[in-house]
Amino acid sequence: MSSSRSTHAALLAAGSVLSLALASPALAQTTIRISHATAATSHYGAGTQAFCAEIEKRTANRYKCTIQPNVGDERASIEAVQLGTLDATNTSTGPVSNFVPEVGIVDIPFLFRDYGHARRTLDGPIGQDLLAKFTGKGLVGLAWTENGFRHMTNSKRAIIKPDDVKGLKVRTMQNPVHIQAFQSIGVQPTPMAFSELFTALQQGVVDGQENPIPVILASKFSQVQKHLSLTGHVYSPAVLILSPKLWSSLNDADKAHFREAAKVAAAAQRKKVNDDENSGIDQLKKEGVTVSNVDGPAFRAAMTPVWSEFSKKFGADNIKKIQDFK
Ligand code: EAX
Repeated sequence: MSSSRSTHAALLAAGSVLSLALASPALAQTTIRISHATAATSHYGAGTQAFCAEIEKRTANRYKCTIQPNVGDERASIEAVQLGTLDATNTSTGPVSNFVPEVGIVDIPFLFRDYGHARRTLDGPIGQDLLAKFTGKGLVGLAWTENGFRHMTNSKRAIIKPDDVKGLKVRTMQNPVHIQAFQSIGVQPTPMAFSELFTALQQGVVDGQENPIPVILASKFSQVQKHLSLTGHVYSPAVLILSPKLWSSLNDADKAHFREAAKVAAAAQRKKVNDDENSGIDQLKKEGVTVSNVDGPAFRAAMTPVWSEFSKKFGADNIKKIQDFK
């Protein structure tokens, strides 16, 4: 893992110096390099492209982007943004709590009831307070975009009840909350970067993984996984992060443009998540995946005892505030 991570870091560093090109003698144009983990045609692509188009429009082309899709090591991207060798990234919260620990609260399984609850909470005061925490960690959190509710896939068997996952080797994100939750239901979690996942599934290094429908579709997991179980065990937020180096170079008017563009990105990304949720399961069936509904209450009951640990870590009152948020 370390060699692929350093290769990634080198790639990111090589291509991502904030470049200042003179488009005409009068007009300085700054190119922003922004990465995301999945294909250009995915929900991350939709959100990131919308962000960039909006920035170009609002700044009359003084700012434009070079988008780097398929940069699957989200942790390396965040590190690069922190260092300022990459200007921005549109990432899941998978690795984020390794940088901003308080953000781990949004990764708690069965915390959000549905998309509406998650989106309203993150766009409201709770989510905005969490975004403000990025600043103390050398990152600028601009807006919550979206990855989606996560479901389990594997190559061994249909999962209906929590007992069915016992003993399976499941790749998880490099996320302490997820790792703890999976351990609590008897899964052997194998945390790894997303960039390594397809090959790990193909070679049988792990039996399964869990991701939202848009990721399962865009990353063609139907080629390496037989079973999809609609566990919806956790909402996976995503966030648009900027380097403080870029942010501090912007004047106040441009900062406002970037913030507005990030809202446009969130809307576009969520729309693509909705679209993929609507058509994705049929599509995956066509691609040969067996889709199972699960015993939802049983999964919830299995994963909630570990909440007592999360209450200690994040504060029971903070968790309750999210649950109660209308
Ligand atoms: O952000 O690592 C993951 O499973 C993420 O969901 C994926 O890279 C998209």
